[in-house]
Amino acid sequence: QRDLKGLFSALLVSFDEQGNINEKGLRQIIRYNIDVNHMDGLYVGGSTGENFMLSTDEKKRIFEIAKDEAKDSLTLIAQVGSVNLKESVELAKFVTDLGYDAISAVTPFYYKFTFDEIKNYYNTIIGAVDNRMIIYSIPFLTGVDMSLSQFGELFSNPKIVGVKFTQADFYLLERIRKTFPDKLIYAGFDEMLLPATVLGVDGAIGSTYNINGRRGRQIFELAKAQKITEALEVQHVTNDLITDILDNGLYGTIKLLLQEAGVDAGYCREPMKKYTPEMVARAKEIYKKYF
Ligand code: SI3
Repeated sequence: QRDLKGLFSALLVSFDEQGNINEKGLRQIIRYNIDVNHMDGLYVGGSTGENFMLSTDEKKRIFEIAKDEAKDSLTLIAQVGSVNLKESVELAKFVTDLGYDAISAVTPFYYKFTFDEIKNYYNTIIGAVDNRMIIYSIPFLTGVDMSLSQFGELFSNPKIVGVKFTQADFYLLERIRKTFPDKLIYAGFDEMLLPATVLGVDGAIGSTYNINGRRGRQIFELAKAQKITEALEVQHVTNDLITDILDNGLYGTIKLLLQEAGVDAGYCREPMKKYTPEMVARAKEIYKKYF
């Protein structure tokens, strides 16, 4: 079994202007993450992959392309979560058959599910496959904010091996770290990689590593080696970049930056907006400033 620790890009997907998967561009993004960013792994089908706007067939196609391009060169985690639990189970089986190293599922969203319903959702997905599950916790998008004891209840299933923690609650992060030393924790906010690493996360999964993976690596390795002043310098530059990216539109700007680097990262899928000329011009300036 592959070690699941390390730095992961939450994989972007290239779409053409009509919103169809641009396979050639997707393969180029994967290659850039392997050859230039030197990621330890890819998190396929996450928020960054615009996954919740895609059909089941499109999700499967992306999982296939990622595995086919990456082969065994890095760790692959597939996000299969959906409010359609039957779809999640189908995708969990599909990616397990493809040889994905682990699966992950976002907490079910939109309806106000009870915790028992959430627990049943995780146990059902992971019960259907011989694989490992990483909880995807992102309360600011899902509205699901779990407590330490609720994480503990989910973690009591030995196949639930960790959490992707996209939250700024560092008190809760510290409590999870201390209480569950054997579970994996991934930092989900790239702008907080340094403090999360100091608190002992095992890895990080994020959107901006698709273009800024080398700085992410420096922060992660420096912080693990207790070189906090040096790590903070790189985090400062990274956060200037992330602030500029967020101001200009998150996923679209990362795609435009990749295009400046020669990668056919394409467009975002509607309802996400089309690029405006101002957005494209600003992305060129951002690229010159940081790369
Ligand atoms: O599932 C995913 O695509 C992620 O890994 C999401 C990741 O946590 C990102 N969050 C969102 C909402 O995109 C972060 O990497 C985030 O984009 C970054 O920290 C900038 O705020």
